Amino acid sequence: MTLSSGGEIGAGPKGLCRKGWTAASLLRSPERLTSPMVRDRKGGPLVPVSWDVALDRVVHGIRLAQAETPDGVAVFGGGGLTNEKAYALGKFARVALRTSQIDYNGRFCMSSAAAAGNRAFGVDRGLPFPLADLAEADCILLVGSNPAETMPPFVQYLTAMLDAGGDLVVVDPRRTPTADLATLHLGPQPGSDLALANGLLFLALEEGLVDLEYLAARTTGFEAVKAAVAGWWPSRVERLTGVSEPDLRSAVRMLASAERAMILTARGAEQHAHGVDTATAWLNLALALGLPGEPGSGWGTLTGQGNGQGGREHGQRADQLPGYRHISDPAAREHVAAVWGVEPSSIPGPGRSAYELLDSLGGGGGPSALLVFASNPVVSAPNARHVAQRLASLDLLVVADLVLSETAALADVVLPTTQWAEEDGTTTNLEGRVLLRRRAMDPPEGVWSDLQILNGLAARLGVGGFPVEPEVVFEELRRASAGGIADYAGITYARLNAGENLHWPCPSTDHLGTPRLFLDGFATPDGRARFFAVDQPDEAEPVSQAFPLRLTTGRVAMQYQSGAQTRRITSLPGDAFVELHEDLARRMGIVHGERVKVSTVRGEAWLAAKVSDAIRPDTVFVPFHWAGKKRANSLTGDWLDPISKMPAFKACAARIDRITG
Ligand SMILES: Nc1nc2c(c(=O)[nH]1)N[C@H]1C(S)=C(S)[C@@H](COP(=O)(O)OP(=O)(O)OC[C@H]3O[C@@H](n4cnc5c(=O)[nH]c(N)nc54)[C@H](O)[C@@H]3O)O[C@H]1N2
Ligand SMILES: Nc1nc2c(c(=O)[nH]1)N[C@H]1C(S)=C(S)[C@@H](COP(=O)(O)OP(=O)(O)OC[C@H]3O[C@@H](n4cnc5c(=O)[nH]c(N)nc54)[C@H](O)[C@@H]3O)O[C@H]1N2
Ligand SMILES: [Mo]
Repeated sequence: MTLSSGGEIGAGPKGLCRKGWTAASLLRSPERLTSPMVRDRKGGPLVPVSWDVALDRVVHGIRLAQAETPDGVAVFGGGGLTNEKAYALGKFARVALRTSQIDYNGRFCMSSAAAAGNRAFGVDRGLPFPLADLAEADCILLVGSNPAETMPPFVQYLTAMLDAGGDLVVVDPRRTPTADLATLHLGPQPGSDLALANGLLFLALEEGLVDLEYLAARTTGFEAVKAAVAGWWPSRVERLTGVSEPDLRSAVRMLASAERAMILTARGAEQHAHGVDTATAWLNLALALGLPGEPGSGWGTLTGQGNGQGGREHGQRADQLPGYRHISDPAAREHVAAVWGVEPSSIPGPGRSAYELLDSLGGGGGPSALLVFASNPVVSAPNARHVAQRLASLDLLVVADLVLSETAALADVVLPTTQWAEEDGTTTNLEGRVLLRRRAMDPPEGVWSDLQILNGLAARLGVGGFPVEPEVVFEELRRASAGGIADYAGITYARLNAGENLHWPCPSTDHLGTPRLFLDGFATPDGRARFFAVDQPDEAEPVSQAFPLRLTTGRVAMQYQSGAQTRRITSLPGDAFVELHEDLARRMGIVHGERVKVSTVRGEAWLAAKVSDAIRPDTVFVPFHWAGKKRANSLTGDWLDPISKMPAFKACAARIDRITG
């Protein structure tokens, strides 16, 4: 369903979104890069060169940048990469470059929910149950998720549940197409979900809806949570979130009266300066109602990118080794070092998180060279004006991409790569199921796969162990992940080819995989799920007289991510906009379609006004798919969650001005 993968959800669902259909048109677009390009001097033109010249140039730059420390070079990956590529990239950083400085765009995507899942359950798998369970549920609560636009094939599970008489509750400051499907829509102020979840738990306690038997048998830490939510009585929650007491009561009753219920969060709840605690608040509610680990029920997070799940398991993260192992764990280092044929002590320790890494580039002891694979941070990183400056200050920026993205356009060396239909590879979907995608067509002449690029660079650095065949890489990934949390040891191309449905962990080739986690116990030392008491913090950036509106950002159906691909498909309609409520528009004299200026302390964007009655009057929404003067991330700030290092993409203070004259 997505451009970069052709199927996050995988085989089965019939729906295919418009982006999916049109993705094929990019495979042969004149915008495809077909030759490596090099810039001789900053500000000079990018000139086509041979692969030898380009890779020699990269390795020369790497050597200069590493003159003092291996950490002089950094790597930035992407959750759109296949498992094989993500694994190879993590190994390339640690073994060929010996740098600790690697992270990836999943930090901007799934990291808050992942941290919350890890801390409560001891494991992070988007859905600990199969997608098909959704259709069987009696109630689903979606928090900050708009799958009608962002995951159309997923909607069939919601409609099946609704058709069978189930209830859908949608929590979103906008009345989205997803909210239009819902039995009940709650529209809290952006960034106030934690108070909302605590308020629902307050009511569950008050109304005697908490599952005491489950709490006693399967969890720890409830007493502290009970104390923490005691201050969240309905009128206080209503004041802070804007959600009325009757709606709060309806929501909690729908959830609690359902035999099988699920709470699912997505980026609207998670992309905040306190995203981990917010996801935890919803997880606490799910635990208090006795949902996780019970058949047909639970808490989960809806994965984003083409390989958002697999991409976060095999070592692209600054603190991670393959198999979802921790890089600081001596046993993990020893196991992976043996597979890689290196000394455990040669594997670097944890590096900087994505935004901290981008922020550190080109000065003050940070890396002076950066290799980017499958991300376009000039558009997608928070506080993007600052990030673009950091990238421009590098001695060497290398970008591997299919098209000349805004980040590639800044690069000193651009390397053209193959894309999904042109190569074999696996991805792992949100339910932890591994999908094998077979090469369907030949790449354009002159284009290399990411695996070939890593192989060519490693060879020039005098390091072996970087095969170019995806299946060979997968065989190594199986061994590296064996015994880890995300254990792929029993998954093979042959089994996947034969049509087996394999969910990790799958420790041996005669193991059938694990579609449902936690039925017998959680992955914590005592087998119990852990409550964490959390409280609503102050806003990262409260509104003020100068910036009286709350800005949130997100997606539209017709564009994908930083738009590097979809903005090049001319048949996809739509332009950048700011959505604002009709009362606000009327007060300001703004008419639908008028171009307005949206600003924050950090920058401004020029956007068409989309006047609607489907958004809170105190909130404005800007999609982040556009670049230049339409870039949403010129506006966003760089507050990071203290645990996940997720940026606060979803709430800051802004103003709108009419452009006069
Ligand atoms: N068409 C399309 N589909 C995509 C993508 C794309 O770019 N385009 N990207 C893919 C990726 S990588 C991802 S991660 C997923 C993301 O999928 P979603 O999480 O569904 O997408 P978003 O639009 O980022 O955010 C969802 C909703 O959160 C709401 N929201 C904003 N602030 C808040 C808040 O404070 N609280 C609450 N409760 N809600 C809030 C927004 O109004 C929005 O409707 O989509 C994937 N699918
Ligand atoms: N304001 C705001 N900003 C956001 C978000 C938000 O909600 N609001 N969401 C965040 C989220 S959830 C995400 S996931 C990020 C996504 O933002 P990015 O990390 O920028 O992701 P993409 O736009 O998918 O960029 C992927 C790039 O890789 C290229 N590419 C695709 N496949 C391959 C491949 O196999 N190999 C190589 N080498 N290149 C490839 C594509 O052409 C494209 O240029 O944005 C984040 N930024
Ligand atoms: Mo994402």
